[in-house]
Amino acid sequence: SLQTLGPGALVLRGFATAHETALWASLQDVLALAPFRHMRTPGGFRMSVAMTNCGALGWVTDRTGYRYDAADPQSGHPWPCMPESFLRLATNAAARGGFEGFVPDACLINRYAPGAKLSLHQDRNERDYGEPIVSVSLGLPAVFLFGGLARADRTTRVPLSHGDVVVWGGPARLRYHGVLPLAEGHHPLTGDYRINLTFRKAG
Ligand code: MD5
Ligand code: FE
Repeated sequence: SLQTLGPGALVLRGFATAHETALWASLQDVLALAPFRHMRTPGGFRMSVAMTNCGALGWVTDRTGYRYDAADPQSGHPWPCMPESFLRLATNAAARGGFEGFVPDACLINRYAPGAKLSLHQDRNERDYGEPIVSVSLGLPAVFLFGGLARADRTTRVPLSHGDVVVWGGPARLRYHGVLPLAEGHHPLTGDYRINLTFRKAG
């Protein structure tokens, strides 16, 4: 199904479900080279969401700020290559959302345990806001907060479940958004976690 959250924001319910086994296997390959870690914000706080990356560029945060980096600061090595299964899914979802030829160079992988959340923010570290962002939800369900172009704008709550893919582009690209604290649960694929793959063309 194809559901609009607003101009430029499209939910493809269950779009990734048919590919969950391949995605999960590829994810394990990435994690063997670049394990999940809790990064620090510039303010010094430890993020409740654990993160890692694959692709040519990875999103990182530390005391010096937010940025994309070609190297994993924990290993000093380049981030693991973007698996073919990841790339195919992201390109296909973007095309379905009207963004033909989307080739992400960055995949941020977010892991939410029960209680983990993402505070309201904008994604502003990418070079070209004309490029869409594709996000893939796996495992435990979450409540996504969809805001406006100003931080104080009211937010709507969007439930996102295993296999849901969202394409954010055009007028939705810079909207404020976040994720409410994850509820306890168990999922046959991911266990006690929600995993989100966020595909971007960052460079
Ligand atoms: C997540 N991750 O569920 C989300 C999925 C992040 C992040 O927000 O920065 O890692 S991406 C959601 C998103 C991206 C760009 C625009 C909008 C939402 N939006 O217009 O609401 O872990
Ligand atoms: Fe974001």
